[in-house]
Amino acid sequence: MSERPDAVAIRDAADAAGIGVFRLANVDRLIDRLDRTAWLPRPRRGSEYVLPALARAVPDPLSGSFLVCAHPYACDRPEDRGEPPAPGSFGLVSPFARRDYYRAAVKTLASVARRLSERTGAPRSAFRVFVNSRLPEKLIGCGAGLGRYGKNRLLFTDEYGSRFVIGLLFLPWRVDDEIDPVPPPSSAEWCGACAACLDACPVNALRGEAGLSACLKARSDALEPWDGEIRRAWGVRFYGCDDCQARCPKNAARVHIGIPAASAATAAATSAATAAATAGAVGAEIDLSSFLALTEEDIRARFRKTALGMSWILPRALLRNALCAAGNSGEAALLPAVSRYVDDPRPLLADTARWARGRISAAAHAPDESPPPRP
Ligand code: B12
Ligand code: SF4
Ligand code: SF4
Repeated sequence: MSERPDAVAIRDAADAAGIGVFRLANVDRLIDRLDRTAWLPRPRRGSEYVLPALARAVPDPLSGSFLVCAHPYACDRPEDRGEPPAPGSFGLVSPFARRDYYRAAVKTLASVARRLSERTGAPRSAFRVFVNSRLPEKLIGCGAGLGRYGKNRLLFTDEYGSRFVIGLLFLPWRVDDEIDPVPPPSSAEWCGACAACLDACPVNALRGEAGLSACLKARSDALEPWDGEIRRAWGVRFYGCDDCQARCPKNAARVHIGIPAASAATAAATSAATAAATAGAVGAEIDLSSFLALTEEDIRARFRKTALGMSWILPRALLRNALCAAGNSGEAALLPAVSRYVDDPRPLLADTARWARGRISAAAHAPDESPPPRP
């Protein structure tokens, strides 16, 4: 016979796991809050997204609750604040992928589940952890009061801005007391007249008809060929994109190692999350020349157990990304590494390499752009 813990015991378990920002909400209540929240355009109610997905994932969702957590990732480089990247032969990795924050969040929530299972006698299998899963995690986070949607389509908390990954722990009972279930405001209320992210997006994914399917993050792991416009917009990225977060004034004011922290507690939670994810570190910069010397098998081995080792991130897509970054860097030193691919049997790589070679050569022959001396 299992005992139902109160909210204090659940809060203690989350605190003990080092989770800095979390909410506790019953599933029926969080869905109800979502359905009462106004957002535009709103073709369906929140419950119509959340309930079917939940019903596929757990046996009796409405009799349970969610511990909903924000796991911050470190943003400690100038380009994370919207500054242009320094010139060089590197491809840039977005902050969320520099370490394996997703795996770290899974481990942290599994430790909370273990603790609660031991305390209550409920079987461990009755608890479920969801991180980057098939559940609509932002909607669940929003309904639970964890954060609000910004116009960049991401969830914001006061503590971390939008720079965190969401982790959900399904608990097999309803709770008497929810923890801080703030009703979510609309993004218009939250962002006001600001449109910095919409303007910052290099492919207009936050305004255009194609929506987020045009987002450079979506393109990072897809194998379809890129036209010249996308190649140029790619810049010197290696994986992911962060422009709509880096230019957001609400992120500039918050957290993150290397940037003044909102509070000591927030800084401590960021450090804890970063330390927990150390095992999956790939770093912020990938040396393009040595990366372009790797085979697809080498790449799988190199990124195993990192955020870039996910099954859907194909090594060939990463090679294409690296070739594109090399072209946009204009670095003559990368010419030999790029040229090795111009006759590659993989058309995606050969086409990109020819484009990149042309771009590097053009940069080498471009007139000096420094202003002419005053007469
Ligand atoms: C698919 C996906 C993507 C796709 C998006 C494709 C698409 N067309 O949406 C791509 C590859 C582009 C992507 C990119 C990124 N992603 Co992503 N992605 C996901 C994933 C796996 C599913 C998202 C989804 O489809 N949800 C289902 C739909 C129904 O929900 P929704 O997206 O929230 O859309 C609804 C709301 O926006 C709602 N809505 C709109 N306005 C408002 C306002 C209010 C008030 C309310 C209530 C609702 C509402 O309307 C939509 C339904 O019509 C989630 C993980 C997960 N399982 O949730 C991560 C996730 C959303 N991604 C995440 C991250 C970190 C990123 C990137 C920042 C990574 C990067 N740096 O490159 C970028 C950010 C791009 C951006 N500006 O959004 C985090 C976001 C964390 C956060 N703070 O919000 C998540 C939650 C992963 C995680 N566990 O942390 N991602
Ligand atoms: S992540 Fe980059 S490409 Fe995607 S919406 Fe944001 S700015 Fe646009
Ligand atoms: S940049 Fe402005 S509009 Fe976009 S999410 Fe941040 S505050 Fe909102």
